[in-house]
Amino acid sequence: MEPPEAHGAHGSTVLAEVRGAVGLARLNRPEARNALSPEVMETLAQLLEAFDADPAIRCVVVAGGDEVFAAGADIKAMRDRSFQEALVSPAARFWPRVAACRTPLVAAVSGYALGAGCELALACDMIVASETAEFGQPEIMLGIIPGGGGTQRLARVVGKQRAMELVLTGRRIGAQEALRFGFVNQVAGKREWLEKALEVAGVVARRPPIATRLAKQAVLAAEEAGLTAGLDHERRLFEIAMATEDRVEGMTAFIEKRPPEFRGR
Ligand code: DAK
Repeated sequence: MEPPEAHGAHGSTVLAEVRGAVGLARLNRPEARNALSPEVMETLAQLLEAFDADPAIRCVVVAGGDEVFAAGADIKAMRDRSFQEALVSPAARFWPRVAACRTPLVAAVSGYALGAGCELALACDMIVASETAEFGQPEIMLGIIPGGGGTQRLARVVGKQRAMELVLTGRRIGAQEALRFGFVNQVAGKREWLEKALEVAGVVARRPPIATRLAKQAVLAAEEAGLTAGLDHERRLFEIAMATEDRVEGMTAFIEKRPPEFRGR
């Protein structure tokens, strides 16, 4: 296992681990239910950027602990923030930094994923949930609205009616309801959620890394563009994939009936 220092600045509030080709970022502020303080956000963003810049890391798992993924933005830090301070808050820059990660991200959620915690899971590319997971956007009860993508990504994932209900009422949903909504990819037992997420990430990590990044970009483009523009974008990304050595290897390995050896080229 590589020392976490290899992945840049990190603090005790976010733990870094490397398991094979999978980077693991674990929120570790249990006394505040992993609330995303400005310090936690900065540390997590730096760690994700460091993983993203490391060619040996091919997929990243973002996790919390058994009891809580993250209980949202730090309400104590936010309460005294003035309107002017909120306008220039570095916390706002956290979200585009997560979205800019080209490496596929898997959220591993056990316990509460509320407010910005739910938005962080939604900003990842897949979600593996423990049967104990509870998702929600309770911001309305604090007099604010979701600010980290919770209205936009949630509506795209679960549809307008369901998003409206969750955002307007603050109702939490459990793992099974989240599965029915198409919000999570799979529900795992309460002792297996992290291993299951690492398993999914391990599968992605075995795929050719240029192609997984292109595929991520192509799927995300479906949220941005109309069909014709999206298909056009997909075509360009497909052409880039055709220029890689890995696709020659993948196709040759298939024809030669052997496992491929992808090199990230
Ligand atoms: N912030 C700060 N502290 C928190 C916290 C939070 N979000 N959640 C929990 N804590 C603290 C509690 O205050 C308590 O601290 P002490 O009293 O010990 O000092 C400690 O963690 C334990 O909390 P509880 O006693 O409440 O623990 P329980 O296990 O009973 O309950 C809970 C766990 C997660 C159900 C509960 O703590 C809870 O409801 N937490 C608040 C959930 C919430 O309302 N989340 C939404 C936060 S607003 C933005 C982008 C995004 C956002 C804002 C701006 N921009 C782009 C600018 C996002 C906003 C939000 O997420």
